[in-house]
Amino acid sequence: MQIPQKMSEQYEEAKEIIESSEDIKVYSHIDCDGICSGAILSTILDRQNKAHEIEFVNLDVLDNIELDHELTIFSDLGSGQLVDGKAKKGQKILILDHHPPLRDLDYGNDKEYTYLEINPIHHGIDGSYYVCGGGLCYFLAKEFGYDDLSWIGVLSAIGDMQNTRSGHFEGLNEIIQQDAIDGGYLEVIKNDINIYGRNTRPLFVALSYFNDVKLPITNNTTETMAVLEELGIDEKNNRKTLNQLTMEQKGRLYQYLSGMIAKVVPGNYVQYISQLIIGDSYTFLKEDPNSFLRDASEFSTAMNACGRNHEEKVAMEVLKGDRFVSLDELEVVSRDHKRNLAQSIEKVADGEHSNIIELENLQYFDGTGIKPEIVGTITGMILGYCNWKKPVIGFTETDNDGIKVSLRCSRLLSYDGIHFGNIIRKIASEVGGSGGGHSMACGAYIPIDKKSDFIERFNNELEGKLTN
Ligand SMILES: [Mn+2]
Repeated sequence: MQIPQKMSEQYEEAKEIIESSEDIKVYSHIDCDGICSGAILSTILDRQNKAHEIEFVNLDVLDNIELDHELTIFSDLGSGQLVDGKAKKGQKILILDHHPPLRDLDYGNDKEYTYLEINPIHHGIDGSYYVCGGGLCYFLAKEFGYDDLSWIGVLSAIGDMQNTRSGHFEGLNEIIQQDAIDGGYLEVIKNDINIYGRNTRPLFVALSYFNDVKLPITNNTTETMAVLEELGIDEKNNRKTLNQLTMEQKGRLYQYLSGMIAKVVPGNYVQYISQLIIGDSYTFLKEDPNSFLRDASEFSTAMNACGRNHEEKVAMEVLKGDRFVSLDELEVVSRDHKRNLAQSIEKVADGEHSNIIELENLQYFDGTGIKPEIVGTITGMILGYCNWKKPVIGFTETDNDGIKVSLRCSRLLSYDGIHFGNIIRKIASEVGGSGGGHSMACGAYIPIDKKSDFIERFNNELEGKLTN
């Protein structure tokens, strides 16, 4: 895939807008993709000697936002919000977003202010799997000749789960990946074993987190150690990581895992088993071999940890190159985040008993007391204690008297064609809230008195859609 002609003209125009502006503000999203977007934009502006301010925000603050700068840039957000409600004559707005746009391609034509929105969906390009916010910002960097930022574009796409449908990059993401490989920043191993934590988690720990299907090894490190011993992969439990395995050992592990999964999944899921275990792996070659920054998935987790703890600037400084002070801070944020997660998960499930309520087509838990920022992560971890054939939904209260809803499910449900992001958008709006997201990881905000209504509608909506 190439960048369409009209879109590359937009990039030329975006470059001119930046070059002609002196007073610049950037709003970016608080997740890995948004932080990567902010880091790329900030690097471009630094190199162009442009004074700028960066703020990482949630979507809800953008409607009718005051615009106080000559140029305001929105990255990984903006397309779905009324960001230009207060635009004044002569001001400039640049949006780089991959979410469904409210406005069409020629919206800016008759305005008294400059309005340029670069969104792949305007050009018939899928924004869920073909390019994300950081990728769009990278193409702007490339317009300036800064191809060395390609690896951040790759990281953003991993963080945005752009490769989850097929296990590899497609569309414009492929161009970014190739730039990163050509520049010597990235190594891609095709069809590698894809289990999270390849550099920093001992394999027996990494395997125990497998929760797309409930297996004997799920949440059971005694069992994972026994399996690795039996396979002759990690004898005497010397805490090898996945990275330290030979291809031959990886092959044995693959055979064993796929056999174990085949025993427990319904027949129509068998075709997806290899996708659960195999996928491309992404190594950042300029990072220290023992660092969690070396593997793109682990790096993106650290970025998200910062976002969930309002430490986006720490993450951004690491991306911009500070591997001393900011990296130390990043490690502290990640460690505190993990501790916080462990404490929160104990409130919901501690192995023996759990507060998970199972209905016909879904299961849910009351996560009151869990911070809205981490309820999604907790919900994903809870999946391992649940019936993997149904989605799990977590609820918690927000500061402004609403409810944050998070949903996670086994990848098998999404491979089978269910898109929970679309379902949650529909159900949330039916009860007066808003929602959306990915097929297997999504969320919503709903009014506080609508929880049971939401659960009932969601359960009914799924009637007949799940495989039992
Ligand atoms: Mn994004």
